[in-house]
Amino acid sequence: MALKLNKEDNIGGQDNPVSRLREMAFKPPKRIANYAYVQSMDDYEAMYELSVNDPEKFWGQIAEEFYFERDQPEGEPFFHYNFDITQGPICFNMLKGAKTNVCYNVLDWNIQRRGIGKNIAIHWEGSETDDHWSITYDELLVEVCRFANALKSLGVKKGDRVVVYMPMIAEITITMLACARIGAVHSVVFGGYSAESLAGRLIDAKAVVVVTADGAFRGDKVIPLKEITDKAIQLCLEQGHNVEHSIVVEHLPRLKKYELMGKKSCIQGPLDKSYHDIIANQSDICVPEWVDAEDPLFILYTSGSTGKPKGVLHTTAGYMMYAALTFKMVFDYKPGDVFWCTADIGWITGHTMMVYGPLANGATVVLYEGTPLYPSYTRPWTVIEKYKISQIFTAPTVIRSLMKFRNSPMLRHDISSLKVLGTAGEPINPEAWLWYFQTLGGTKCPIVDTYWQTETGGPCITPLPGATPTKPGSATFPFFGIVPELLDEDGHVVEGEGEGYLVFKQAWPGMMRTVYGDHARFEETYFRRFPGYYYTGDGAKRDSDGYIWITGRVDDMLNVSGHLLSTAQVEAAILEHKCVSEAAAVPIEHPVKGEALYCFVVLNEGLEMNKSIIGEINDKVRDKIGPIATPEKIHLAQGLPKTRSGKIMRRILRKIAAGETDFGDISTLADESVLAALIKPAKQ
Ligand code: 6R9
Repeated sequence: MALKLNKEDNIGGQDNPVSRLREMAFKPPKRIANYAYVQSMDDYEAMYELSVNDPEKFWGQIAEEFYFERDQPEGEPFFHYNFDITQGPICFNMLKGAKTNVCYNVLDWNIQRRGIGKNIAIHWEGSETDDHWSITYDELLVEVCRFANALKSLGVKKGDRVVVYMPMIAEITITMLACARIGAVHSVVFGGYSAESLAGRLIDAKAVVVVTADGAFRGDKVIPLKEITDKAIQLCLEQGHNVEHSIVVEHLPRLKKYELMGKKSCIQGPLDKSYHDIIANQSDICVPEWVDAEDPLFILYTSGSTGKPKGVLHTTAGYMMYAALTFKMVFDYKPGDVFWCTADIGWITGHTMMVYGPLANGATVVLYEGTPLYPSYTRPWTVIEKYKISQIFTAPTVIRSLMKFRNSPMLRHDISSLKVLGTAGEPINPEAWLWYFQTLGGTKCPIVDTYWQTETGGPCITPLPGATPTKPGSATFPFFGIVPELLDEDGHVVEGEGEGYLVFKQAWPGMMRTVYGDHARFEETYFRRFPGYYYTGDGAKRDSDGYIWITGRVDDMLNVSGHLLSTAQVEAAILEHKCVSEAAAVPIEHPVKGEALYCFVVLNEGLEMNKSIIGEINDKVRDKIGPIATPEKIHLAQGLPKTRSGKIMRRILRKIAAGETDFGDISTLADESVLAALIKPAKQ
């Protein structure tokens, strides 16, 4: 690495080489590369070629690591798919006819073949530092079997949908695995959603059971999950859908802070069952339901910026293999590593990187209930030090929220256990990338910027930590089995250096199989625009070295005087200003330009907006993109509306920019108080 910067450098400043970062490649550190599964780009290329040219052989080898109760019957194709809507219905199946069980694989089979029964599966860390406990693989298996038996005793059977509305506690993992064990289909609804959103999902999934908890702490605030669930069940009833059971984990009494709360049981209604009561007399043994490789494993609703949320359906064997392999390769997971993913389990990142991927590899995960800045911004450092975390996986928004604090208190913590740092969810700006690399990784840990979607099941464009030289802000190259292409407006392939719509040409094991209950919508959304391809809905660029750079959702594009700009591009320019911690750009109508840019800017802690900062921000954008991109308006914000998975809700910002106050469905918003502050008259 030629770049020389130290921790106190003003990395966003004018004279700093940060703007050159995008062109630089950071080689994998030798301490990682020398021991990694994939140690060079040559190795990667050889494996990649096999994965796309002979998927049957490549994935066949991976399948051998798993337990199948029955192999695929003779004559069935290993892979079968159609991506061309003009040729018939879109479909994909893999290993159809083989029988397996994901829960059996990640627990029983792993305990047997790897001898990991006594290893910790989950370290649970509460919002308060003195609330924590751990559970081994053996214990997890017992808990899962007991709850699986309890579900069966309530009449839940193969194919039934179970909605999970819980905080980040071990019972969420237990519930998911218990469903998988009996062949029921789980649908985790993020614990920050409103009663209406929960009801919408319960109805869409035609769920018979909801598993929830009494409540959860977010910082100092208690979220009354059970009350919200009750409301949702009522809303379901009004719309003619009967939820039969509401199972409640009594989580709050386990917490130290509970003493401060009025102790009142929330198990009251006729549908309510205490989780603890119903597992009390259950057997520790539950014979798994052997399901077809293509039977559904879960439904996960995407937060969908427009329209009704989509129930993304994932199936059994393909998802299990893709989750296991991406986790192992992308993080170069080795036995003994401790993995921490900060995402909520109600997000695909949580499903794949906190439950199925790590457990399929027999890994130890940290499940943290709190927020990264509680009780102070040094919390992530405390957690890393406490559990000796080897790999951390977070989102650019978390990184940016930490960047604004000074480094010194963090440096008191020993975080030398870290090996690989991951990010996902949105394009990461080079400054955040560099901060992550330097301040958290001490320049010793490769950054894996993983591009993926709820729909893709696991990372699709990603570096491999021992092999890929990384460029800050680029997700780099395709994972095994993924064949990306860039297409122009007319569907022509953009060869070599260029920009276009990102599509995937071949099926891969972890891809969604349908939108639950609406296959036509699945075909329309992902396959109509470019027949023959899976359409991601994202734009991307390929540079002269073949690196892929995600430019953001194509619906986040704007057209200023005929120039197509991506909001991500403008935001990246603004974020280069040393005083800015977060930025979001949205289009507003403009009488002359068609559209113009309205930018929301959050400054670093303690700074106030003044004319000279506005001028400098404008200059940055002009310098980086051109005068055409100069913001029409800069709106100083205290915070930005985000989903719990950290995505800025630009849909809401567009409305604020247009002076509208009806924001539609805001149930996916993590913190509603941000809105009130934003709609106050904006300061210039
Ligand atoms: C995993 C996840 C998917 C959308 C996706 C894209 C954006 C995700 C990214 C990224 C740039 C990355 N996205 N990872 N953009 N670089 N590394 O986030 O799933 O919630 O379904 O969101 O997130 O726009 O299309 P999901």
